[in-house]
Amino acid sequence: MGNRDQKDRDLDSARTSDDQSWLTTQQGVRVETTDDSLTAGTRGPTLLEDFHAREKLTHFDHERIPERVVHARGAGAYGYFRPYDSRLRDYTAAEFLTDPSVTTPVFVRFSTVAGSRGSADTVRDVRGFATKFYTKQGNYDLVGNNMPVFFIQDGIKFPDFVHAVKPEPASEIPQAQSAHDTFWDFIWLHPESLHMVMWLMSDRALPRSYRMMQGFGVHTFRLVTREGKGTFVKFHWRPLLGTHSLVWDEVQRLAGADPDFNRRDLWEAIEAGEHPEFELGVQLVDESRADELDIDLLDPTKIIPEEVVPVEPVGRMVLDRNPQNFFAETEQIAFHTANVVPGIDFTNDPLLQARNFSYLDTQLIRLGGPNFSQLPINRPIAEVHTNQRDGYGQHTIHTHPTSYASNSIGGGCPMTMAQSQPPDDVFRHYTQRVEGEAARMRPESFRDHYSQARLFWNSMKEVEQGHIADAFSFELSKVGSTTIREGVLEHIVRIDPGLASKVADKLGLPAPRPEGIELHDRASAALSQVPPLAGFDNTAPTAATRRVAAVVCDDVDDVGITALASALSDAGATLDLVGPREGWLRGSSGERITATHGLHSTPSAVYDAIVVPGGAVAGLIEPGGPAKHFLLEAFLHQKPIAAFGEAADLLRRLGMSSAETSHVPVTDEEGVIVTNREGRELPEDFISTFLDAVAHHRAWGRDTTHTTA
Ligand code: HDD
Repeated sequence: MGNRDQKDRDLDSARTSDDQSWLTTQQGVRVETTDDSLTAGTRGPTLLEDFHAREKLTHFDHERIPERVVHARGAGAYGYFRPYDSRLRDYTAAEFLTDPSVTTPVFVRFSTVAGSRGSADTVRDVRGFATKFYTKQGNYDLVGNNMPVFFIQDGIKFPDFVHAVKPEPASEIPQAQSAHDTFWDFIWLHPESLHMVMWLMSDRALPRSYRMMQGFGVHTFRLVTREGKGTFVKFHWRPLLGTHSLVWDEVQRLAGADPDFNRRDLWEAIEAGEHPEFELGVQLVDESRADELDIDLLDPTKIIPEEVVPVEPVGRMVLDRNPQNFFAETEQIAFHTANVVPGIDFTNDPLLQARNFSYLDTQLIRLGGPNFSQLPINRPIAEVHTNQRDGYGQHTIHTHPTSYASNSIGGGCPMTMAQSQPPDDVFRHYTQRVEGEAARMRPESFRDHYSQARLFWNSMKEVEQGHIADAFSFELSKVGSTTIREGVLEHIVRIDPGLASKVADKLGLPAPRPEGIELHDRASAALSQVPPLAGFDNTAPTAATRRVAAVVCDDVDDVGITALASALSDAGATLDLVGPREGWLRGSSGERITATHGLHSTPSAVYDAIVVPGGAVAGLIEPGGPAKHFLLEAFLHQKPIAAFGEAADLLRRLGMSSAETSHVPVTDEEGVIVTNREGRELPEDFISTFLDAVAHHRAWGRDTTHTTA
């Protein structure tokens, strides 16, 4: 919801800028015009010597590069990371994690996984959360997702998994959807995916904003001290705005109304100075204790519940600058799990081991050869001295007389320990003993595919479990094969018979028999997004940066709107006025107000909460049409709704509030806050109750089945 005045100001500044550059070719030759080709006579053929037209068309013909094979759709931002203190000094040599005086520049790219580069943001999918730390000891890439586990245990299966989730090969349908036969055929035949599938069917797959989602490194890595002591570590990001999701109906609405919803939300927040902040947390496991856990730390389909090993906050990241050119920065950035710095090392997690090959391999073809790390967005701030030369896209003019080690002609430079005592911060690989016969075997410790899938289910609040059941029903309803549907149900029943029975019912299939299935009741409170929250992601509710809309028309109670707008602004939220048309309207006080958005182009799905003001708005909504649809969708999406003056009675008539509107009733009945006072009489607690409802994101207790609207 950009500010049109800002856009006009940008255009004005572009027009009056002192940039008097003249159009040139790539060779710096100024050209007189670029509107007409060079022809023999005004109606003759174009001449081959028209070097300007040929160069311009040739470059245009080669502007597209291969999109990422997964995570093609994304959005990025610059920022910085700073550790809180030096508490990790006993675990790692990585300075960016241990020196609170060090501020490390970062670039983060958020992404979906399955969709093509031009697909919609709001789809049911995992989200990438990749962070490049430009540290003084070299670039470190934490290439995570917004879910803490993954579909597969061994990276050799990644091509199979991706082929299954991508559109079906004959029709290339569906785009950016897991709701189709090949995906669920893969899941049916690979139960290792079940834990991740529970996360994919949950609200985690529908993030409200890239600014409001967690991040996870997924794998167990190692922190390593200078002396070589290793400690197992899992990385977590938590958003300071809290972790919030859209609801499925809203997701589908937004994919059409604003396919760039999450990209736009990130861009506009940073432009508005609402810099997203994330806290980095670690789960540390002493290597001597690893065997005490009931999971294998090398298995990327398992979490360490926070109740077993708490997440310790270690630092904060702020994203405070948008890219200047999407292609040059967001499209060309190259993340790689093997980009580690001294103090961070790998484990034998077979998924991580495969990733450590794949990223560099894929980037060679995507970014045109072996020199993509010289692109500005990928270039380290640390000095680079390699003996690597030539290759496509070589930007460096190497002047060193040698390009081999060891050498005498170049004074032995760049040095290695063959010539000299290495500096303190060289990368020293963690020394681990390895043994065993070469074999293609999955460890026995990787075999349990249901316990943590059930742990996740048990940890969900009732409303979240309802969303998961609805998601499975939606997804499997798009699967043509009954065999696959029944195969998946046979897995679901081992997670929860009640869930299986609900889904089977929606599919018109018999519920699978739960006989002989052992079910545990362990849960981890830290996994739910619905209050009461627990664990690392237990962030205080806030209305900051939330987008609220007020439906307006001529003779609306503009005084009441002004009071509400001021309170929302004080809480860091914004209020848009959405009218039957854009432009100025006359408020009931006689003052002019401006509708910045129109009901014809702006669904309530793009907002977090809705205000139905007093005055003539009730008359606009009651008869039906776009204004009523706008309100009804917000109600069905369980968004906070505030209504004052005549609108309070309207909501009662529409069955959206049963609160008796008398003198000064302020009710927070399932997120519908009403008062029949208006103008300067708006009660303080009406406003504060609404702000509190906005901070709590959704009215999950609302029964949306009984409206008369
Ligand atoms: Fe991956 C991109 C995250 C498993 C191979 N992956 C990619 C991106 C993210 C992840 C966030 C986008 C980076 C960007 O924004 O440019 N990938 C993950 C996570 C995984 C995971 C959290 C599981 C824990 N990935 C995974 C496996 C393989 C890959 C098992 C291969 C064996 N991933 C790739 C890739 C991509 C990629 C094909 C495509 C574009 C790229 O690397 O640069 O190499």
